[in-house]
Amino acid sequence: MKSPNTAAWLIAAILCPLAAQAATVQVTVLGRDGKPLADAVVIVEPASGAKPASPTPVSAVINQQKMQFVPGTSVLPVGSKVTFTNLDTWEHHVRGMPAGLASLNPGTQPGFELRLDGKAEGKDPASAEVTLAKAGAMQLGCHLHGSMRGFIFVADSPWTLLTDANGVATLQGVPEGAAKVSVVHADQLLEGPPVTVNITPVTALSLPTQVQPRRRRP
Ligand SMILES: [Cu+2]
Repeated sequence: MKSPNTAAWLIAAILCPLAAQAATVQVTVLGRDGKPLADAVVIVEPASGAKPASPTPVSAVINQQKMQFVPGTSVLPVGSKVTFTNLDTWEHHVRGMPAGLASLNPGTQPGFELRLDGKAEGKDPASAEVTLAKAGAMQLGCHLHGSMRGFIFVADSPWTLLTDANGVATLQGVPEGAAKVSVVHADQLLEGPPVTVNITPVTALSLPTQVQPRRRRP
């Protein structure tokens, strides 16, 4: 026979995960060659469905410089504004399109298209601002220069971070318990299947991927 105390204990046991301590999660992403993978987007989603407040929008700059988007990959909170600035002396047509899985669901992320004149000597460079209204992955390209590729991951969770030069992303305040960890990289836009991990107060894990970056940082 269950006593009232047992019932109370059961309720406490069920509620307990909701009050779990926040953990620090350090993820090291490795490329196909086993080396640390920089500029990979790491996304941690608690299995409980716990959703933190969206991070505060920021103002960011992505330059077109020497036929490249600089930075090549950005993680930006939803609602952020990006100023595209053309530092080259020739014209660029910047196009933003939903990428990866988002591209399979058209309508989720509006695209954009900009034309930016080349920089004339003694004049300010041409620039234009875009607001990132919805979360998801976006690919950047230029109509005039097919080799120009860029990537923006618009995040609605603070548990979405870019790996540094050592392939490491450190996420703070993640609830303990089961969580899905996914990795997206500009050179492999279709996400691999997420890995399920059990988050403890200090969690460090290594995630191998099949990504072979087109160029490594020097
Ligand atoms: Cu261009």
